[in-house]
Amino acid sequence: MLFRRHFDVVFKFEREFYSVVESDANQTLAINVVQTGPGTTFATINLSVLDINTYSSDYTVPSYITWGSDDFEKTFDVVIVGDTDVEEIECFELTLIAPTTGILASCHITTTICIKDDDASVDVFKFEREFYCVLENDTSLEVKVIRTGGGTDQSMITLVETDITTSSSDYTVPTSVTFRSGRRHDC
Ligand SMILES: [Ca+2]
Ligand SMILES: [Ca+2]
Ligand SMILES: [Ca+2]
Repeated sequence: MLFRRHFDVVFKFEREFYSVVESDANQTLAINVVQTGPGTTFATINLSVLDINTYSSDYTVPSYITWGSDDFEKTFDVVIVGDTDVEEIECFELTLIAPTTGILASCHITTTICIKDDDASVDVFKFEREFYCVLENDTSLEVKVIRTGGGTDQSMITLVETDITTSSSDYTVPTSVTFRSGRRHDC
């Protein structure tokens, strides 16, 4: 059992939750650790990371913080790594562990950091080419449609043809193109 002495410095996170909107570039998120009680101390406090649904490539976290004898709070930076991938909200936890002097509070020793994705999930479609020319005896022509936006859900596009010098008996065209989930192009 851990007994708290009246002169112990007690460490904890100021907040139990941080939320940050991801960018396409790296950004820093300031995290505050505070102490309770009037005492002062020099200490090194280790930080451990638990990925909830993140990977270690999503952030950079210091492995420890150094507490000066005249500090009553300490701010350290977590680097949130930006990207252009369309993602779910991603969260990880930081926990204060094993201060060299002082003790940890009974609560607020873990804080959760959630990264909200900012990358578009809008579907943007276009033909790969603007012009095709075929010989009349060709049996079929492959026309590719490309998804250039951030969308990855299943999506259906309606096709409408306009005759310039043809009539509808000269060709057969599907009425729609369906992109399956995760597909970036379809024919
Ligand atoms: Ca982004
Ligand atoms: Ca990300
Ligand atoms: Ca992203």
